[in-house]
Amino acid sequence: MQIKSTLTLIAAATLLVACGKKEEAAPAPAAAPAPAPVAAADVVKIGHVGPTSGAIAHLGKDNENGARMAIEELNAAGVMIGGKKVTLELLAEDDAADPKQGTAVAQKLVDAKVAGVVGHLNSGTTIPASKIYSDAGLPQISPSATNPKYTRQGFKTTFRMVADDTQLGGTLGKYAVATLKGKSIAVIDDRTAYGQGVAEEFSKAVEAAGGKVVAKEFTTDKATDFTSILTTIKSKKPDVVFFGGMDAVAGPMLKQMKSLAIKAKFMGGDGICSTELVKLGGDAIADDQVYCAEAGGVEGEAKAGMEEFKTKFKAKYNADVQVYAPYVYDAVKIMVAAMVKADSSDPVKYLPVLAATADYKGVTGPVSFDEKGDIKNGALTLKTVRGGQLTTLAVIR
Ligand code: ABU
Repeated sequence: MQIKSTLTLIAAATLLVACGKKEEAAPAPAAAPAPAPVAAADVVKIGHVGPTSGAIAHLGKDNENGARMAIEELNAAGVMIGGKKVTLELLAEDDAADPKQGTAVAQKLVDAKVAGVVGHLNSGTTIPASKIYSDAGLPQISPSATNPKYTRQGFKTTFRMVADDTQLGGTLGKYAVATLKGKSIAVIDDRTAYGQGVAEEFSKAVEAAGGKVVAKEFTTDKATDFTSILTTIKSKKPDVVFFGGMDAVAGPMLKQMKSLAIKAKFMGGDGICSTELVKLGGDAIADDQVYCAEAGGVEGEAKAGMEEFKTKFKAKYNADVQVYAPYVYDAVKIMVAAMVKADSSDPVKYLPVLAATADYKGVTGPVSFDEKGDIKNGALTLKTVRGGQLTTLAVIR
């Protein structure tokens, strides 16, 4: 547009000179061509979505920081796509862990013409948003949504960095019976896509291992008072209480268990396996009372990369990693690596390359995707709280 209007002025001036009206027609200095704007193709936009407001904003910010760190490192190193250096731009959105807000921001990112999306954090937002990204042909990598349905909708655009609830609930259910020697087990869920799903998988595995589910209760992801369901559960004298939900609910629940003198072990999936849980539960958490599993993990030599990431993250953000930041960091780098390999940020061109990601060496370990977009050979890291710290017990595959 600027070039076109400048040419018009020059043409007009030339015409006026020919007519002997040079003084009247000379273009003002302000009309000199402005520096050419950066061409749109030189900026590659990558979307990130997590709940950066609400009860689990600490988890959403953790994820967003992981994405930002990856983008900054990539820009500093220089990314060449299509024969030129590109600038990666992070478009970070807040879905507040709310499915409706999740679809609204998904559409906003599609309209903003992002090349791909890393997110969302919650299964309850990731699943409905995935239809919007799929319809737009946009690759989506969730670093943390564990409900199996996400990658089982027949979409070619969905990828997941972590193990799913079948693996999580199944492993934890077996552990509750075989290792913690739980015979009678109470199960609570928060009615979200994640909480309900992981609780169902846990219950199935408990029964399969010979344990008995003596109570099934539910709450919500916004509840703060659990007196009624915990009183019901206390009357059943369970050895173990499993909670399918997030740390923001589990922390107060643990405090109320202590007030009601419920001494059962407390278990949950990756949603409670955060540094924040330890703070929220405080002295209501006894050593070796709480067990949880992160839906990924590193062993052996791969541990050094994860430790290095955690140190860098702490130095940069003055905060410990909650759970998923390393998975987001790897997801962004994997997405960009596929663009570089395809030599294009056009989703049509780089999507098949992303799907063929094989043995990418990330800080979360080697990453390859199966035909559904799930991580191949995903790990779980079983943890307990000991001495006020999340402590790793085992990495299980
Ligand atoms: N995987 C636990 C937290 C995220 C989710 O809703 O799946």
